[in-house]
Amino acid sequence: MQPGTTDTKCYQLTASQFDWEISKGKKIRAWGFNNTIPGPVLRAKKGDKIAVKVKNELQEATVVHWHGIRLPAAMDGTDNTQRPIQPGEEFEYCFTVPDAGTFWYHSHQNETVQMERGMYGALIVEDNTDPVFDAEKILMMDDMKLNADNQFKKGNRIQRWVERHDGRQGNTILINGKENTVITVNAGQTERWRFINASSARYIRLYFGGKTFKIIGTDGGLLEQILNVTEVLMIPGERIDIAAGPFIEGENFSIESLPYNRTTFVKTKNVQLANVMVGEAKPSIAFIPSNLRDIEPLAQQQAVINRKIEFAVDINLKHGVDFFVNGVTHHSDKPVNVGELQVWEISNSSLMDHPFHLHGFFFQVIEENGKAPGYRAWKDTYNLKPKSKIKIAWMPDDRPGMWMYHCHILEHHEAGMMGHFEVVDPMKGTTHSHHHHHIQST
Ligand SMILES: [Cu+2]
Repeated sequence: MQPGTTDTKCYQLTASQFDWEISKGKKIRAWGFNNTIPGPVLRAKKGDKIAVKVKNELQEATVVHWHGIRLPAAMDGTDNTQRPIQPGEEFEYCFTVPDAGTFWYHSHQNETVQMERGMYGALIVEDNTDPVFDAEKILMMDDMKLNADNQFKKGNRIQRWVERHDGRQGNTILINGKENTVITVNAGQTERWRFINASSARYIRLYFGGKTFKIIGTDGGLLEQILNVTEVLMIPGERIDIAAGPFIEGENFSIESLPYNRTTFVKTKNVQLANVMVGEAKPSIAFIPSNLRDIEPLAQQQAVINRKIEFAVDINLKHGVDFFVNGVTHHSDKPVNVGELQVWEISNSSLMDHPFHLHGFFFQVIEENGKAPGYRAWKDTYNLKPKSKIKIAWMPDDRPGMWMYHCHILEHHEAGMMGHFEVVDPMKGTTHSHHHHHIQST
């Protein structure tokens, strides 16, 4: 292939039910893609086209959302942009991947069931200018809530209230669909570890037993500089790439999630995610430049706000609790115009945390509670702390159509903590037909 030319990567995903062994002798009735949890890793180079045929062999409709990809609205994979894929039907998603980074795909239909049971996978976009590593690992983290018979729990009325309030927090920690994961790495080498939080509601405070680790990227690809930390919070939907190593032969440590209090009824404890074991030394070719890339600021901290969005929670005697955006559930927000910089203030008036996710566009956080953030990054998922405010900037480029934002705690999203809006090309006018069920599947 000539340098600079692009390629089309073709994939087939079949959604179905199957038995999946999460550890020796422990089987669950999973829903997923191609009989594996996670589904197959989809891989492409920046600028490539991806064509994915999704066949639905479930008993119910599904759609597949491509989390973090700046694709055309019609390919976003929500029931807002396409007719869900009915049982027995097939739909082909086809789009260019314009950014390098760690992305993922997951069901966007009946998510609290379909994602809970395993309908997700990684989508990795590489670039020739990426830092060089000795190896790469993708670590998709999830938790499942299983009863003693390894069935998915539904719970009584009170438990369902709690689950609606907290989001479903599982008792079974999975990395790449398996319990008790052991990660092996060669001494002297440096690997790229791509972490994806695919859980419904779990806030993961990633911790390597006190070791310092190097964050090199997040949702929208590389940071400008390496960030040295001993822990990092990963909210549902978020990705973190780290440079892991070099380690010393015989070294052995746990990757844990430290407790995080997000004002839930069910409190989280320290959980073990994986065990890292360092084997024999091998030579390294890893090269990570100190300047990873430049990220141009989209707006200054003082930029004038052109929209305010408020995430709120209220008590309701019937449901226990309700989730609102600007006072309503399933908010229908005002359109935005192609090419007009958006500066949004997003506030969280509740006492709980909510992971804010914007479909199809990256944003930059330019202010949080009155302060500029410590570094610049392209984000599509960002934590709204209790009683806090962020200011984000994003540019609606020329991809008109229906888009949405929502809380990525799936139970909150389902309860209505979301808004949809149209990106309009002012030269062409609205593209939104009266109802969205106009795209026929094949
Ligand atoms: Cu929420």
